[in-house]
Amino acid sequence: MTGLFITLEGSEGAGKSTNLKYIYDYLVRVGHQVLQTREPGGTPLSESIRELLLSHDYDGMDSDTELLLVFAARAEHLKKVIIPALKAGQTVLCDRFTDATYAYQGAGRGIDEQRIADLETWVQGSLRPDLTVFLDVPVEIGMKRATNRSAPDRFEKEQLSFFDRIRQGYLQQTLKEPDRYRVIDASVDLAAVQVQIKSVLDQLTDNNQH
Ligand code: Z5A
Repeated sequence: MTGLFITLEGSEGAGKSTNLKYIYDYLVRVGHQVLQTREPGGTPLSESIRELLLSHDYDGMDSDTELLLVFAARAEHLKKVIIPALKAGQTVLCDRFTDATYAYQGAGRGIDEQRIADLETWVQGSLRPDLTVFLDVPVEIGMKRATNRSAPDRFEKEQLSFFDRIRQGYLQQTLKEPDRYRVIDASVDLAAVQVQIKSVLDQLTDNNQH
């Protein structure tokens, strides 16, 4: 038996952390055995790579270095955590995955999409998420929400134009794979966002009879 692989993506300040908990609680309530994890991260080594990626010690990190670190963390995470859990029939709920690489390193940093696709095939083979929930919010609204948080990390200190390219990158991806993506309007209040998420999950769990 193979479990479901669900990923959550969002542009800056879209409310990912807030809604991840909502999705986790829903899935557990309807009887899924859920493994919640995140990228970059999810194993001790991958969490160390995350620290390198977010730290201001490495401001000005080369884009290719950043891309390779993201995929190094992902290789470890897949082999040690994600694939074993899916094989055991668990539902894996992952906070960001390779769509974030296309958005941040591709659209954001300007790395050629084909180079990312080559690494994706190398590291993941044919493994792709079954469902990706994308929380979409205009950059100006997202940035206002995000300013209420702790000190900005290496990504969060980027310019508005960087986050706009990321949002556009995500939106382009959703058009290429409409069956996998569910786009949520995250600009509305939290209750209204969660009504939309619930409808996606109702459909998913009906379809999979979990
Ligand atoms: N990264 C990469 O470059 N390449 C990759 O391949 C991968 C990742 C996988 C860390 O990710 C960084 O790694 C990320 C991209 C890069 N950089 N950035 N930026 P992360 O996912 O850990 O970091 P994050 O994007 O900052 O996620 P987050 O902490 O989940 O942030 P959020 O979406 O802003 O969520 P939030 O904390 O739940 O919400 C922000 C605030 O808004 C908070 O006060 C909420 O109470 C409020 N909020 C939430 N929803 C609403 C609504 N609907 N109305 C009003 N206020 C709301």
